[in-house]
Amino acid sequence: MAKAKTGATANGVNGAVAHHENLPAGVFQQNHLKKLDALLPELDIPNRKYGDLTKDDYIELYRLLYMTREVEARLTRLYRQGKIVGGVYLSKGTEAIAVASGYSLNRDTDWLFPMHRDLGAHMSFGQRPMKLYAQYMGRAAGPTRGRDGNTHMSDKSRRIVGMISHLGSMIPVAVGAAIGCRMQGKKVVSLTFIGDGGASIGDFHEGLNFAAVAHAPFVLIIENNQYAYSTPIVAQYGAAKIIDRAIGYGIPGEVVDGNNIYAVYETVKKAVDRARNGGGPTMIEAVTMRMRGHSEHDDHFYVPKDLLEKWAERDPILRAQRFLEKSGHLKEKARLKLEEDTIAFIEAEIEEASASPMPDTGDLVSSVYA
Ligand SMILES: Cc1ncc(C[n+]2csc(CCOP(=O)(O)OP(=O)(O)O)c2C)c(N)n1
Ligand SMILES: [Mg+2]
Repeated sequence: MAKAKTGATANGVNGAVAHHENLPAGVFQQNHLKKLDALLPELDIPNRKYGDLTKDDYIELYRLLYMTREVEARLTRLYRQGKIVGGVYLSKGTEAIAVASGYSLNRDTDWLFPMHRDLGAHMSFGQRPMKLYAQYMGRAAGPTRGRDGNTHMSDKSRRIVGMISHLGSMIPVAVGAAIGCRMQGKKVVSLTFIGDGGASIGDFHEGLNFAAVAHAPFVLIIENNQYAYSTPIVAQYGAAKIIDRAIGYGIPGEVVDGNNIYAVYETVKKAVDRARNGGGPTMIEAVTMRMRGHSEHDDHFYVPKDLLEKWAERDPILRAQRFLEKSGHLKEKARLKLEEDTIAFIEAEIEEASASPMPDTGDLVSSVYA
């Protein structure tokens, strides 16, 4: 088949193209970005109040956001040093979504089902970086005690259920957990994530439909980071927004600027409160941009550079810093100290994980079922 000429008009619904490799210099992504921009209200207003957040919460959310970026940056370093078992899937540029979502839940009662890019949710839900590093390095101290190298990490003691790799499959499981807790008479919420790519899987539809019919206390966060591996969203769905599907399920759906951690918190917390109070499930589409490759072995050469530059201006850390400075919640001097302390904490956590033992070989197959 002849390759489309650069600049050729691609066919398809709403400007979508069938073969993304034929995109003329990112024109279609740019058009889509304009559509997305129109969806995102300007949220850099100083002294804007976000939900029930207190001054301490604003600062704590910033600390968790900054920590997530720095924890991940050091994972890359360990990966390049050959100390990591398996792949490393970073959330650079999208951290605010996982961090704010985990923070919206009740750590003592709710259930969290993170996906491969949601390290920040583990931490904002109370997990120690040491445990995460131990997991990535295959140590006995990791949540799977060295059984799995990377993202498939459950910690039952914290009600964190690790993903399995099949995209979408965690949605029905998380819905089932929500219903199960309700049957036990508990006011508990379960929350999981899915990517823009995973949102096209059958389990997504089945899980959401079931959640709606059962009125489950469940929240789904769609992390729309514009790409599923190398496939851009223009080649993934014809609708302007994934969230339009909520109408079909008969449940509330909201779009949020995924690069504003406080806005994500406000939106997710509202959904969590509604679920807890018997109001049923909610879908949230958090719009963002994946700023690294699919995983650290991928240089994401297929992403137009101008798209990345545009999204770099929306960096969630810079946005939060600006908000904190303008609102007076955390001025630069105090912020730099907080950042310095956070780095020292992370380095100590890495040291502890690195010094911790590998699993005992005599215990290799305990807790392994397949
Ligand atoms: C059912 C299924 N199909 C394909 C894959 C391989 N795969 C793993 S991650 C990924 C990309 C997922 O993209 P998206 O859902 O947008 O999430 P993102 O990685 O962008 O956060 C693919 C294709 C898989 N794990 N499961
Ligand atoms: Mg994606």
